[in-house]
Amino acid sequence: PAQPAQTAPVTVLGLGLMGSALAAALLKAGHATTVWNRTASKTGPLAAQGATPADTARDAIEAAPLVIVCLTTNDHVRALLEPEATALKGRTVVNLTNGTPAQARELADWAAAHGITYVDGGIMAVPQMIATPGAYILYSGTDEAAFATHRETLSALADTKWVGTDPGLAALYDLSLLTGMYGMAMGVAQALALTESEGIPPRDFAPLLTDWVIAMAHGTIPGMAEGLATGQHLTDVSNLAMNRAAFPNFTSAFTEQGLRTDLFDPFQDLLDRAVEQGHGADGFSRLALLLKKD
Ligand code: FVH
Repeated sequence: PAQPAQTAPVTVLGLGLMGSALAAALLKAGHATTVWNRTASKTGPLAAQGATPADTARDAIEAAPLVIVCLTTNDHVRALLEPEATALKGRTVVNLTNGTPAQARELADWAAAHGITYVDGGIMAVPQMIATPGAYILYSGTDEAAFATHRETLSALADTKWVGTDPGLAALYDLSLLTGMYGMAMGVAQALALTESEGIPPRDFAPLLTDWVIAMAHGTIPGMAEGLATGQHLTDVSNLAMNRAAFPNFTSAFTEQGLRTDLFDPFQDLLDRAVEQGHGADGFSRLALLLKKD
């Protein structure tokens, strides 16, 4: 008989910062949780919370129909799972390791060839955010019904967002969201370096910068998406020619203030290319098209 989702047994392979947070959340939600880690000592704190440590990955896999794996890279995942194909047959693997869409699709193909259900996932949270409001995990895989079977269990980790039956989609969404985050982090690093070059305390400037970045995200992202969706890139707000003309003010100021310009130089190149190709009246959405390789 099917076990109630609240107590369904789960296995977690990989107890780094994230795997440990995932296992702890499952335990807290009442799941019988079996854990395995290459370095066995990391099972100790979870065993103290009620987890069952397994001596081998195979023992752990055989303990539950749902196997969550969270290692450093997908190369490590392949190396761990490939010798365990027989034990994994008939089970569902949810791989929450960060990777590329192509890696997820390869793992899904390998799993399908061995009778294993494969769901790929992208965690949109740091370990401390697991099982707290605002955290979510993206999922994709060929077998949506298998995902639905385990959805309630997985919801103990974070909100679940199913993004489609192409196994590569969760990784694609994950990397795209993180790309936006890295762009922000680069800009914020440069902004704080600029204010600090004049002795402005970062704590004083941070609230202004936070509000500005949030306002600009709301003001920019939907419009760029609309431009790409409609093919209508013309703007009467802040076109590329104007931005190109203003951009040397930034790189000159960085240089004058004793800062490096490396992060911003490629953006100047992109604006130059946009205007030289006749797109000066367009808005930022045009830039996404210019990032495609010829
Ligand atoms: N931590 C974070 O903020 C991010 C949030 C979003 C998702 N990422 C991704 O999650 C994956 C794991 O990240 P992590 O933070 O748990 O990473 P570590 O604490 O460094 O733990 C790594 C675990 O992987 C095990 N491992 C590494 N190589 C192997 C191998 N060849 N065979 C078996 N296990 C391996 C390692 O084992 P050990 O070193 O303790 O023996 C840890 O359990 C990652 O994809 C992030 O990008 C986290």
